[in-house]
Amino acid sequence: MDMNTIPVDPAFRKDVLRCFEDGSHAIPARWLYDRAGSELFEQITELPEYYPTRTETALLKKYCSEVGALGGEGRAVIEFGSGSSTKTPHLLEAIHPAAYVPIDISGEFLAYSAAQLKPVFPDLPIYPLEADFMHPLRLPEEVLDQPKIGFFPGSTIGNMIARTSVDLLRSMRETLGVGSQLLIGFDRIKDKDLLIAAYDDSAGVTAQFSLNLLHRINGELEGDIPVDQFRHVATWNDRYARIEIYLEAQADVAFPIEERAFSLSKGDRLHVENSHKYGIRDARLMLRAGGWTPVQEWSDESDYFSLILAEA
Ligand code: AVJ
Repeated sequence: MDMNTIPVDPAFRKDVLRCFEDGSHAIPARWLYDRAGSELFEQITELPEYYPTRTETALLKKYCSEVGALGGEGRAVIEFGSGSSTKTPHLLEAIHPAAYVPIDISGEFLAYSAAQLKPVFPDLPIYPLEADFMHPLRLPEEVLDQPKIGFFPGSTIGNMIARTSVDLLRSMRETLGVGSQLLIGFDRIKDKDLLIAAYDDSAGVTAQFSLNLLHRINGELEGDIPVDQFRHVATWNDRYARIEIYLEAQADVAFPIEERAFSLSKGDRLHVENSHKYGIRDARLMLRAGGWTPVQEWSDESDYFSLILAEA
């Protein structure tokens, strides 16, 4: 990476320096998604061990007509963190929306997904919104008067601790308005070994995905972290019902970041991601805490993943 051409996000710098300065050794998971990270994540979704994408896509295909029947036609679909929008066509086909608003912090992703969907849905107006959806947003003028359904697939909510999840659900309620619906995916608690395999695949793609964060720090923040001295570790934390992902130093290491000197001892871990999982009623309670009433829940035969339709 050429550090002269990458504009550094000051929030990234702040989070990275804080991680080492206050000894928390934790970096928010959202920084995993630079261009290389987003590409690696797309690869993760196709791994044999990574069941969530495949399971949720099958649920969408199977039950989208029911989602359509539980709400009217001619609504605006608002997708939070649309990314590459690969699951969106299933929903759009089933509910015949009047408009589609993909929201993402990456303008590049927004342009890509709009370009992908245009030829498939030539009559559907698309109003991309480049924004951070963690806070209430003003939607494009054109959809303000339309009934709305939010779409938040992928168990993206699983990256957040419960308190933050509830804040987000409340923000979404504010953005979409009373009377709107939300279709949201939740990854379920299951056999620990299956969970760990999904986050520590045999091909090592997930390891590359986490380690990419260190490459990003080196590239964007003038770091010199010896990436090959770190190992990707995925553990199940039963108390918090989540997979935790760490980068563990395999030796004592010392390195600069922006001319500041930092060090880690052998065995020290940087906490780079949480992926929360939900018991049978957990997700419904969380939705209610955020101001949403569950209307219907769909799961696969093994209860690996749930799609929930809720109403504000
Ligand atoms: C995008 C947050 C849903 O937690 O399963 C996958 C991210 N990280 N493998 C997940 C992820 C490592 C993913 N989410």
